[in-house]
Amino acid sequence: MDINKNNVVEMYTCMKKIREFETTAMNLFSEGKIPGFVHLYIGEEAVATGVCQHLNKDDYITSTHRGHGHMIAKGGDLKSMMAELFGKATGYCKGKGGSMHIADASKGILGANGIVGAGHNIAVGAGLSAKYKGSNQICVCFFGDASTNQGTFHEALNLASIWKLPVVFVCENNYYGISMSQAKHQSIKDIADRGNAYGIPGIAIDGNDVFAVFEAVEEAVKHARDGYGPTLIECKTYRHRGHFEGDPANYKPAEEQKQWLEKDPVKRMISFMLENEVVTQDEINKIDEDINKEIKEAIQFAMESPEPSLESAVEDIYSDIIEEVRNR
Ligand SMILES: Cc1ncc(C[n+]2csc(CCOP(=O)(O)OP(=O)(O)O)c2C)c(N)n1
Ligand SMILES: [Mg+2]
Repeated sequence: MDINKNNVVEMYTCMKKIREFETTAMNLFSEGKIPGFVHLYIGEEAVATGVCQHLNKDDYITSTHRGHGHMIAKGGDLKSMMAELFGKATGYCKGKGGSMHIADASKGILGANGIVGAGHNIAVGAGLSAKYKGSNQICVCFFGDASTNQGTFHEALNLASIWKLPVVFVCENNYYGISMSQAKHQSIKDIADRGNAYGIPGIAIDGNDVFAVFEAVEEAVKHARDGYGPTLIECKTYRHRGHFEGDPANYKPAEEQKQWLEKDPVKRMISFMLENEVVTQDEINKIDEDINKEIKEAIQFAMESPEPSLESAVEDIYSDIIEEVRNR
């Protein structure tokens, strides 16, 4: 594994930024400032962080309904994200998409998605375009454990495998699809085993260990860029919150939660950095302060931004009916 102090500091900063952004979103949602649904990534930060360390700006990612962490790790702008969560005109989607539809094509972020399993085939399309153009780009497809029961997952793995597309499939196995545990929604333990069915490498790793993610993805990205096709990486992780904000998550056993909280990826990273004298506590405090400042600025930007205009409701929409109404 090729890793240096810069990587470590960057990964800590990224994980902490995701954690703080999500905690802020959690608080703002409970104060009634954010409309719609919010699915938080708290507890799963090591996955997006370890993966995106290997991506170039023009590489693609596809995301899910739990997408804030993917977006931040791929370089998304916090102000535009926060404004989108608030439904403001300055948001990534002009306030029309909200939490589950944030995208930034200029950074290869092909979009969060409210349709479970939709990202699999979008990733195949992105991989096909990269291969067709010979551009050396790759696409990382993030998805949850429950989405691997969708037909799209199997279709995507098959096509990506047969066409040797530069796609890395990253499963975030947080052991639940809404309230249904993995043990109840599928009869296998390791989702990575499903790679076998499509003749591609499948590996299961500790998704709360950012270094394990970094190492596995480094190899998968090289495999994809060298023209050998896709890899399936299953990252075992856990969401600390309910499925969405407002879900009390009574279905999660207390002992299970306790065990996973002990494996908190952010805390583990702090211990690693201090024990190995990578940084001092003062340096950590400085990073944290800068993140808090950036998030405060994002909130202020979102709160001061205008609501979308009434007219904008019929803009950016492709529909014959809208055209007809406009021409009346
Ligand atoms: C096609 C489709 N079916 C059902 C739903 C309802 N739904 C939203 S999230 C979810 C569970 C997703 O679980 P998983 O893929 O494990 O992701 P996680 O929420 O755990 O990150 C379901 C069934 C949906 N949004 N889209
Ligand atoms: Mg899940």
